Amino acid sequence: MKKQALKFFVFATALTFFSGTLHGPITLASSVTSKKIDLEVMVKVNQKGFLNQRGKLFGAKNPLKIPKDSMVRITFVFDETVTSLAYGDTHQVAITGNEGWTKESQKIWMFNQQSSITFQTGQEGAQYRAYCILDCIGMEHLNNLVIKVV
Ligand SMILES: [Cu+2]
Repeated sequence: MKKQALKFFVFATALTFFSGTLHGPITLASSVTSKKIDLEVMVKVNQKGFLNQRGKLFGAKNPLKIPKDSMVRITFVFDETVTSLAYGDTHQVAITGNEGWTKESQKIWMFNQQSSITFQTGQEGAQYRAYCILDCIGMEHLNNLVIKVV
């Protein structure tokens, strides 16, 4: 990731956190749960990266595909193995949309193993990125889950 882009992400993340602190739960991703969900997707998170339910890694050639004009809920699931050093780790995922918004999940770790982010998808071609915002083992594999509207 370019330095400029990284700065923007950090800034956007800080901004989201700050406004969340000011206005309480209104800006939390979970507040959208009252709306109808069109699609629920589970994404496993471990030190190797973001994986689908079958355990296949997402990557540049294997983006997460979601439908247009839909309310999508992505649930990030803590997937470190008990025997791994990373089992004591904590992840927290943010999604940034190309429309300019950023939403954060709650922290996921051994005692809180999943958290969701819900958002409205745009038109075909819209793109979103998910990335872990904590310093974790495997953070270099958790910096760019591409989510594409198809
Ligand atoms: Cu992480």
